Amino acid sequence: MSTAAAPPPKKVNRLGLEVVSYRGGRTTLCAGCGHNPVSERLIECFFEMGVPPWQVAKFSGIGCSSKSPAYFLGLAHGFNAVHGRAPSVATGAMLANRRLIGLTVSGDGDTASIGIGQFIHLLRRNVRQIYIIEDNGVYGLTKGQFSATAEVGSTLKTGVVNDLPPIDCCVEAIQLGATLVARSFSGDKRQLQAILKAAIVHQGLSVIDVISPCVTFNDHEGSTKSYSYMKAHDQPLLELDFVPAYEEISVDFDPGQVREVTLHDGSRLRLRKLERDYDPGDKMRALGTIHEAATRGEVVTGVLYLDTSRKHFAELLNLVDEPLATLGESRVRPPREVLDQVMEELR
Ligand SMILES: Cc1ncc(C[n+]2csc(CCOP(=O)(O)OP(=O)(O)O)c2C)c(N)n1
Ligand code: SF4
Ligand SMILES: [Mg+2]
Repeated sequence: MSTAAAPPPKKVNRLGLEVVSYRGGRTTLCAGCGHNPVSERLIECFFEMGVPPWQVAKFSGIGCSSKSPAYFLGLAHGFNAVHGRAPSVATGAMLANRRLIGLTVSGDGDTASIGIGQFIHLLRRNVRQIYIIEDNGVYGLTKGQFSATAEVGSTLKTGVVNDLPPIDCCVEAIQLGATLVARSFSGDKRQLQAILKAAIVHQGLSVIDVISPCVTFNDHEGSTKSYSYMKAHDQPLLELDFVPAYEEISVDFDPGQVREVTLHDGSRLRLRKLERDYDPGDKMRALGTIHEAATRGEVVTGVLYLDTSRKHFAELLNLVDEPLATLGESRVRPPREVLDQVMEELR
């Protein structure tokens, strides 16, 4: 008679799905690339939140970062756009179907160099979706040229010095209209998870700039996007805890130390004071904090800015809740009297 114990039951989420339903293809990125942990965090967060993977629409442009959507949520919808053009494709999809959760994964080159024009209009429209920038300061896929987010004075492996000032995607995002703006480090599992979960439920545009080192072209001394630079200069603003709406457990906390922000679906983001108090609802404070940290060579991370009151683009346009593609003909075709009235007005 066999004495072998039965295998432990597989862990399932609220939908009864195993984590395997949230995985994608095997990564082809370099071992140690900062982009890989971001894919892993996305798998964990969508699994733990019990989001149906087929409710997600993934978008990307071109770059090592833009290849990432192939490595998570294999059951989601996906569109790999032209370099820097994911925002316009995502905007169309998010308007056509308000029930989808949009998720764009872009690079610093894809967003801040070739795609900056598209990115800016995504921001001012506050199109509801999660927009991740896997920021390594270089064009990894084309062998490591500086991108527009590289710090002035930082160097390439060859010793070439960057003498142009960087574009700070979080500053642009706060100024131009994104309603959840965060910066994180791909090596900070806990912080990135809390930010991603908040972004999944946020009813607006979430821009998350994740410093994601390129081990092949930009992980040397002289780089400000390397693992060692981030370990030495990462300044988390607040400790973040995400409490989902469906979780009733209420843990006592000291209101002097912890502040709660309620998100659209009733989930809560708990902000625990570290050495300073910080209010992510204060736009000018957010911009000032990023600027002051940058002048000291520090990188502030966490939720930098959060506005739960502004309407997103589909709400502003008064779009119906149902996906446009499946609206019946009677809903999309104006009756003859309406057409007659339009013609009458044009006379
Ligand atoms: C229209 C167009 N211009 C240029 C390129 C060449 N190209 C491919 S990826 C890339 C930059 C990628 O950098 P980034 O977005 O930072 O992604 P990473 O590889 O660093 O993750 C460039 C310039 C292209 N594919 N298409
Ligand atoms: S080249 Fe750089 S960005 Fe591209 S996969 Fe390798 S480590 Fe990642
Ligand atoms: Mg890059």
